[in-house]
Amino acid sequence: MSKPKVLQVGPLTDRFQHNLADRYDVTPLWQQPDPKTFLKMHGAQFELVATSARFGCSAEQLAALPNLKAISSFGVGYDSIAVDVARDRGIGISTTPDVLNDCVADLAMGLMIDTSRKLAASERFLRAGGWLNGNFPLARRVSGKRLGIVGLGRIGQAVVKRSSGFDMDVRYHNRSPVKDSPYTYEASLVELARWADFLVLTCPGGAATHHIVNAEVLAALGPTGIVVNVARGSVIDEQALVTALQNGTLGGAGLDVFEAEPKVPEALFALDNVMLLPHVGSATEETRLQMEELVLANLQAFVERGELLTPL
Ligand code: 8YV
Repeated sequence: MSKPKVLQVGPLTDRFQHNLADRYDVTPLWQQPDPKTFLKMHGAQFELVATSARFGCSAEQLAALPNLKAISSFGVGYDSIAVDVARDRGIGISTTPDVLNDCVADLAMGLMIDTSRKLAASERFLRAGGWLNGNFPLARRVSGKRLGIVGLGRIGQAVVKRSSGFDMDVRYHNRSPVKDSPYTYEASLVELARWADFLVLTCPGGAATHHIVNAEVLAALGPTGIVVNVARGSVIDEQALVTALQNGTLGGAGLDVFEAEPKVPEALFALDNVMLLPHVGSATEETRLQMEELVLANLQAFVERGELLTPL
């Protein structure tokens, strides 16, 4: 029996590609000399797409895939997928929820601890010989602080769970209150920022959250406040963030995501009150394996039963 055809939009790990190619007749779109022309000429062959939160599937690509039935995406974000277009055409979309909650939440805690206790900055100080000439300046306590969560979804709740071990007081901002949540809902993001010591972003990216953390929110968080972003770079107005950090009107920032990845504003490199990570929230051996398996399991369920396991 011939293998079902899959169009793969962008590269993933060698292991994933090997496992995908074992079960499917895979066309790597990014390896075509001219992917746009290739899609125009051959797009009608594909009913299945494998992609990732990074590479997505645009409206233009969907237009060139008239027979597409399902998209199985690696990652939990879907801001790079033309979801409305796909929904209108009845195309199924699956992501990889839940399996990455713990690792992304762990990283958010790491960023909170680093930016307050200045782990990386004090280590840089030690390596540069600074300790021989004096002590590192005092940092700030993490335990017992006020935690404002922006987006109390699966990952936000995993952060809250961890924060209870640090005796933190929690409030959150969402588009609407989460039913049965024991935490105080704050309808105004500015008010949440004014209250919080840490503002942790765990909301989806996309138009609805674009630049919701703006200059006003950062000013409300204030000179001792810290913003941690494990969501999408687009959620923060990056220019306003750089200005607030440079002027000291914001205390610090722990950032795993940026507006124009992999480009990071160079002005941030000069600052010691930031920790900058190359989008590694889910990047552990264990979690990435589970994500790969879930992408494959979604494709398999769709081929066998016409159903996705973890549809959007
Ligand atoms: C992905 C992510 O690993 O899940 C997401 O949405 O941002 C990361 O976990 C990455 O985007 C893969 O493309």
